[in-house]
Order: sequence, then C-alpha cells, then structure tokens
Amino acid sequence: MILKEQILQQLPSWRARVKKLVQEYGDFKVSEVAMAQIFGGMRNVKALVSDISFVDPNEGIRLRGYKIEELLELLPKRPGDSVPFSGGIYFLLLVGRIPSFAEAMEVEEEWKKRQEVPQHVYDVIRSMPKTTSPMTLFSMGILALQGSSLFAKRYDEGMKKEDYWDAMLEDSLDLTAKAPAIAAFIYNYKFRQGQIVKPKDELDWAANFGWMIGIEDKTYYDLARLYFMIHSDHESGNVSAHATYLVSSALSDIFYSTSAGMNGLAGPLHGRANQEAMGWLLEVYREFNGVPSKEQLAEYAWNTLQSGKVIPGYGHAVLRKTDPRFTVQLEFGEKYFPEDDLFRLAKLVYEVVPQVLIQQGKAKDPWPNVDAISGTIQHHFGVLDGDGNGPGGFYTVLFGVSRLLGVSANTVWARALGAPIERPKSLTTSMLENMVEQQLGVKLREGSE
Ligand code: CMX
Repeated sequence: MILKEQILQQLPSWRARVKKLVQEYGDFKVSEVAMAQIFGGMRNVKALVSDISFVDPNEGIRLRGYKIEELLELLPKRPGDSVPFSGGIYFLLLVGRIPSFAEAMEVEEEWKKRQEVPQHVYDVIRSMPKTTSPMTLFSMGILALQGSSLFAKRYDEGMKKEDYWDAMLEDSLDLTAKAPAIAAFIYNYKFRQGQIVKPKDELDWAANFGWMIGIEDKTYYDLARLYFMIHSDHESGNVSAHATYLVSSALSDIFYSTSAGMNGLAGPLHGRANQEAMGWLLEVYREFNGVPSKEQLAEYAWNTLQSGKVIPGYGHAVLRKTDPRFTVQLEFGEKYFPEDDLFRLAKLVYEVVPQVLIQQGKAKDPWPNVDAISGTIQHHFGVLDGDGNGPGGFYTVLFGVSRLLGVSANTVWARALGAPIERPKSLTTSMLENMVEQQLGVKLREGSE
C-alpha cells in the first residue's frame, strides 16, 4: 500500500526531529498558563502538537498547510466531478503531500475492500428505539466494531511500540471505510424504511454515502465530497479531536477513541451546532412565514440573545474572521441553488447577525463558523436532520463521518511518534489562591495569611 510505504519512509526523520526537540530543547518555554486560562477552558494554551492541520485565527483552517480553496484546485478529481474525491484528502492528511490520481484512488480502493459492515453492527443499531439520537447510534455503531481491532489484538500479542502506528492505520482504514455505510444505515433506520443499501462499485466513498441514503444526484455527490473534506480536521484542541487523542493516548484502539470523540462532537457547542443552526433558521422562517426583513431578523436575533441563548453557527474559540469552511459552502449554494429560501435566509443572517453580536460585545468572534450554513445545504437536497419524532442530530453524524478522517490521521501519527499517555496536572482552588496570596502578597480569603 503506497500510503503505508509513504508514512514508513518519513518515520526516521520525524522521529529524529521530535527526539532532538525533546532531548536538546526540553526546557524551552513555549507557552505560559495564566489563571484565566486554567478556569477558562485552557483557551490558547499552546500545549498540543499536530502536523495534520492548523487553524489560523484570521485565515482559518490549513490542512497540511493548504487552504481549502487550494485543495479544491490541487487534489485529484474523477472525470466529470467538480470536487476532489475523499481518498485524496485522507492521503494528504496521513502522508502530508498532495497525492497523484493513482495514489488517491488507492485509498478509495482500500476503502472498498474494507467497506462491508458486519451484521451485528446493524443489529446493535436496530436494537435501539427509533427515537434514539443519531449521534448515540453513530457512537454505538463505531464501538460495536471494537472487537475487530487489529491494534487491540496485536497489542495483546506483544506488538513492538514502533509498530503501533501500522496497526492503528489498519484499524483507521477499516473504520473510515465503513463509516459512510453506518451513517447511511442510521439515516435509513430513522427516516426511511430501515433498509441496508449496498454501496455501488462505480461510486467513490463520499458519493456512495449519498447513494446509500437514496440520493441519485451528481450535485449532491459533489457536495458530499466537499462536506467530508471541510469537516475533516480543525487542529487538535477542539473537543472531538482532543477527546479522541486523549483516549488513544491510553493506547485505546481507534474504535474506543473515536467513539469518545464522537460523543464530544454531539455537544451543542461543538458539532451539534449545525443542527441548532438549522433549527434556529427554521424557527425564524416559521415565525415570519418566509424570509424576514433585515430589521425583523435583527430583532429576532436580539430576542435569542436576551433569552440567554447563543446564536448557533456564530463565534469560535480560535477563529476571528468568517470561517472559510462557511465561505466555501456559501459559494456552493450560490452556484447551484441561490433561490432556495433557507439558503437565502442563511445569507441574510450572515449580513445581520455579526453586527448584532458586535453590538452586544460579548462574543470574541462575531463571524459564522462551518455550522452556520451546512444544514441549509443538506436541507436543500432533502436530507433530514430529524423528523420531529425524537431528537434530531443527523447532520452531526455527517460531521462525524468526516471528522473521523482527521482524528484518525492524528492518532496514527501520535502512535508513530510515540506520544505518551496524556496526564496534565490539576491543582485545588485553595492551592491557586495560596499561590496568588504568597507571590503577590494579597489576601483573598478571610482567615488566610
Ligand atoms: N451567540 C451568543 N453569544 C456568544 C456567541 C454566540 N454565537 N459566541 C460567543 N458568545 C458569548 C459566549 O457564550 C460568552 O458568553 P459568557 O461570557 O456569558 O459565557 C462570550 O460570548 C465570550 O465567548 P467567546 O470567548 O467569544 O467564545 P468561546 O471561545 O467561549 O466559545 C463557542 C466558542 C464556539 C463555543 C461560542 O462562540 C458559541 O457558543 N457559539 C455558538 C455555538 C456554535 O456555533 N458552536 C460551533 C463551533 C464550531 C464547531 O465546533 O463545530
């Protein structure tokens, strides 16, 4: 497998680079931690490393150094497609360079070899009430594959540490190969007739997801390719990426680790924001019986804020400008369905909400993130997030399928470079108060000296 050979070739130099940094510059100070960061979700504490992607606050995501618009140009496309197929992006994330057409196709071929989902995974999902949240089913579906982990098996057989990455890569290819079929089955179980649809040989990984949920539309297949590219990775500090990384640092295999990551993605401040954003747009649309005026929309946004809620799809912990993942979806909608009502509404929100958030003055980033528009586009093609019968959340499963690419690539490399178990130190509040009192000579508590 070219993918494997390419990673193997790079290992000696990567291992030497990391060894040099740790052995010769181990005391070099990269970042300091302030009290507000300890109590503030560790925002901007530079304590993680990932060479797979990096988020620039103003420019947004770069996957292996490339901006999204560059990837759309440079990654190989199949004849007749407008968007590169996903095998290319997975190659890029894992290997670090743009693949040739043949190299990217090899990933697609690997996925085809491994795509069959064992019957018991479908049975596990079917055993759950239909009202179960799609993300719960997705996380369970991933975990139900754990028994097939090669990493877990080889570990028990005494695999050498330098070979961990190889078993992790095998498991990652197995998992990512099956993810679209698991997601599609969840969709069919919840919203269609519960059918298991076989992927088509002539379609690629992303397009097959569309096919398996009953869509036969080349434009949707391009959207699926785009969607699975832009959600794949967002450096390693976000909840889904970090949860996966943390769990895998205990040498839990990829199934345990990514199932944990998906549970984090299910949160409304993270991946579920796409569902919340869609819900908010639909609320607005119903309230005004169509697309409102700018004034009406601004008033509605203020009401949302005043009721103590966030405007979903806006704001970010790292970004300080419009998320390029938002922009590329906006451009997709402009090209294919500019007249779609909800799409027009999402555009209007982009004109109105940042000004409202700026005026309110709380959010550090008043601009849209990836989730502000992704649901609108799925909705255009008739893909449901929920059907009103139990919680929605299917859009987050779509996010999850894509995110598996990034988090698994990070995990493969963490094992390749021998990343240790994560174990930051915690202190008590009293210890922190003592530190302030002793070093600054102030008195914080009654009775303290
Ligand atoms: N609407 C209203 N208030 C917002 C806001 C928004 N969209 N974004 C931030 N704020 C508020 C915060 O709630 C916080 O208020 P309090 O001081 O009362 O707690 C204040 O502004 C400062 O927050 P911040 O430093 O700007 O943002 P954080 O780094 O703490 O949080 C995020 C980032 C994304 C959780 C936040 O912007 C948010 O809740 N956005 C809406 C949910 C969302 O779209 N999440 C998806 C992010 C992308 C993803 O992971 O998928």
